[in-house]
Amino acid sequence: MSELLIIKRAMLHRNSIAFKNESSEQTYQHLLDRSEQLAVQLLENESDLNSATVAMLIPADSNFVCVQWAIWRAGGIMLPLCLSATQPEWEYALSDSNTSIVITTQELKHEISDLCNKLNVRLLIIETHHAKKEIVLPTIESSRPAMILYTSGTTNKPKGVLTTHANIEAQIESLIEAWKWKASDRIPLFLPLHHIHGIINVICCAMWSGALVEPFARFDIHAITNRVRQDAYTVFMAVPTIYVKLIQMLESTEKDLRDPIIAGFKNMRLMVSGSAALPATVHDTWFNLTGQKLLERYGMTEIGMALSNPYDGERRPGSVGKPLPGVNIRLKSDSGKFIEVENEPGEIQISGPGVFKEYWNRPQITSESFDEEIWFRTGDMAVIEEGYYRIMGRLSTDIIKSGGYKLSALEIESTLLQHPHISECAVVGIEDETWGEAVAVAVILREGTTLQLEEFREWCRARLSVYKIPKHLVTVAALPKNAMGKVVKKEVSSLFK
Ligand code: MLC
Ligand code: AMP
Repeated sequence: MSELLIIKRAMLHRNSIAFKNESSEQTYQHLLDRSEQLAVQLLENESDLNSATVAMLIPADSNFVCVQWAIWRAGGIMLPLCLSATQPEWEYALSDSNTSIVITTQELKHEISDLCNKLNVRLLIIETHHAKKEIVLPTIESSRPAMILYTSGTTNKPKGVLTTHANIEAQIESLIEAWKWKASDRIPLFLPLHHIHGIINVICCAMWSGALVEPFARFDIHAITNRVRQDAYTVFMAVPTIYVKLIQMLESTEKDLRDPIIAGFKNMRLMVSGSAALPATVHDTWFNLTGQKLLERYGMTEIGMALSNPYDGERRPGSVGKPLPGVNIRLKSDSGKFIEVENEPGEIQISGPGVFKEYWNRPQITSESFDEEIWFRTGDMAVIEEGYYRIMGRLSTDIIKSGGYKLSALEIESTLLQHPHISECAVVGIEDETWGEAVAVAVILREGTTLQLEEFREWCRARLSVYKIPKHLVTVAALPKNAMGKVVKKEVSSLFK
């Protein structure tokens, strides 16, 4: 049996602590043993899962890595589910991805078992004990598919982004080199584990390096800053909303409590921001508070991380720096020419070993997403200024970034149209100091009906994840449309000013 690179890397650190929380710690050897046992259980009597999709509903602790590695070692494709998603969202992900096994914990089992019955999907509980079997795990080539992550875009429903082991290895190696990950690193994990920021940038990079991860079930600001105060971490990775929340918290904390927390942040060797634009004001406020220059980088589910401010050298507020190792980039203007000079905007296109394989079961959309078959069209606009890339925005107004989550206005609209009082609606993202963008909706109501924001949000709770639920609502008699009858989103946004 020849193991995947990430497993071979873990074998170099067998006796180091991989995960630690208040009450327990697990070594790399434990993760290796546990993932082997779970791989055997996943396989039952097969010799290879042969790239079957295995969905995981697993909290953000060491079990997540045990299950991730188990799926990979058994030859499956991992699909991490959002823990806070609604039943319709899970049903869509399981059906669209042709999931054949769901793996979860005893505690979460009741949340998904009915759905598994309905879809005729095998359910495996990680606490179930099986007699120890001696099975030789299959050899997994790095060209095989490894992971599906659902991402929202300009299509109504989220698309599954399929990456291979080789893609993931390239994404990890690029960050290890650029950000100088070490075995002595210690990092808190509080980001959700159905997106690359938490999975690749935090967990996979830490596991590749032999570093230590301290997991939190959610972004618990008091528990995390308490550990920062104790100098628990060397590296910190978060989305801009988290830095805004930390600033608000520190500014409202008394000096004698605040100073030791600030010292903990100051002592870290690296603090990174990404997944959404970090306002220059937040960058500067964080520097003035803690003395830390945040390293801003740019990435995407389909490509991993692409651009980064330098580890050593100028970290420029409002910029995302230069291409990371192994990343090829070009800017294409509206008129279709490739931009060779500074200060001219164009769409970012990326190629390289970290770029995903395909959108799951969507060959047409996959081929339309690439120029000349290898250049992925990101839909983000950028410009080069004094050698550094600056992100200018997105080509589509139907994509919203809120709290670091990418949301599709079209997907939210199609759910809201199921509300009995709504006859038409238009969803937009409007500027928000904390969330970057906040979801807002303009609705036309059916005759004789009314809609209050709070009861409407309550109705949304059963259907949409919390971050997709509109924060602002306005009722209109007509939506602004162009001559073709298409809603003009820019004009909808101005209804909320
Ligand atoms: C939550 N709330 C929101 C909201 N999300 N309100 C407006 N907009 C949003 N987006 C509200 C809830 O309704 C709730 O209100 C209150 O805020 C607290 O909810 P919560 O879920 O407990 O919030 P919190 O834990 O503080 O979450 C904030 C967060 C989270 C920033 C920690 O959003 C998060 O983890 N974001 C990271 C997402 C991420 O990892 N993206 C990376 C994608 S990969 P009430 O009224 O009920 O109190 C990618 C590629 C790359 O982008 O480059 O990295
Ligand atoms: P996702 O599909 O969730 O991976 O989100 C990727 C998108 O997040 C990118 O296409 C960008 O629009 C946005 N993004 C990520 N990092 C940054 C950044 N540093 N600045 C601005 N936008 C960013």
